[in-house]
Amino acid sequence: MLIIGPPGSGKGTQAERLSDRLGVAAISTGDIFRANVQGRTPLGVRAKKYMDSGDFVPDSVTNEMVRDRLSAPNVDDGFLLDGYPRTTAQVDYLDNILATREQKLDFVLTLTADDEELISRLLGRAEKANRSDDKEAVIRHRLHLYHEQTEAVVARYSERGILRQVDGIGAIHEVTDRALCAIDSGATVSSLIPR
Ligand code: B4P
Repeated sequence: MLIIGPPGSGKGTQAERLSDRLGVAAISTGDIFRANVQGRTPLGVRAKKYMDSGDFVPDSVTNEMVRDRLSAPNVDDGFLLDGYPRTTAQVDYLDNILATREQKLDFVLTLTADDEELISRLLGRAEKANRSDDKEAVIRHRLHLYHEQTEAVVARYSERGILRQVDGIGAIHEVTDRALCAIDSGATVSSLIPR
């Protein structure tokens, strides 16, 4: 499955919680990039300038990285991708990876929240965590890119009938419950792991 949403909508937060409940690996492209930036790897050096300014890392870099990550053995029984795809070219690339692996997406969760709530959450995070992209001008740019490019990704999955929209406003556990309900109501996932 995928989790798509604007910056600050709770993708990373919910991916971790859903991964526990569903027993599948959560893979966050943002986390992989940040780990590479911190480790000063060649990938991290390439990605840093885009991330700092709130731009997407180029598809050529991101796609290869996702293909590599999906070759790891712990994703054979399913995975939850957080933050990928963000462009329609990434959708096509993911389709290709999945076709090669003879896998298909069960569903795509999209988390919604209005821009002012998102800005306030991310500015709140900026006070606690030191993320180079949580500055107001950069946050606004990331939101602009979401509306400009990633909403088209959401539309593609909606056309396929596998989109589940979840209201991202409310307490974190309430959003998790809504997401689990959305999954359960139309899911082809066989079971949820009891708490
Ligand atoms: P990400 O790491 O995905 O950053 P994000 O969009 O801000 O989401 P994140 O998961 O961190 O935040 P969340 O909403 O959970 O990407 C970072 C950068 O990496 C991108 O800008 C880009 O440069 C690059 N990148 C990543 N994927 C890429 C791709 N596919 N293609 C190209 N480039 C890519 O949480 C935000 C805050 O809200 C937290 O503080 C959290 O505690 C809070 N929060 C969450 N849920 C809440 C709730 N219900 N109520 C109140 N607060 C809540």
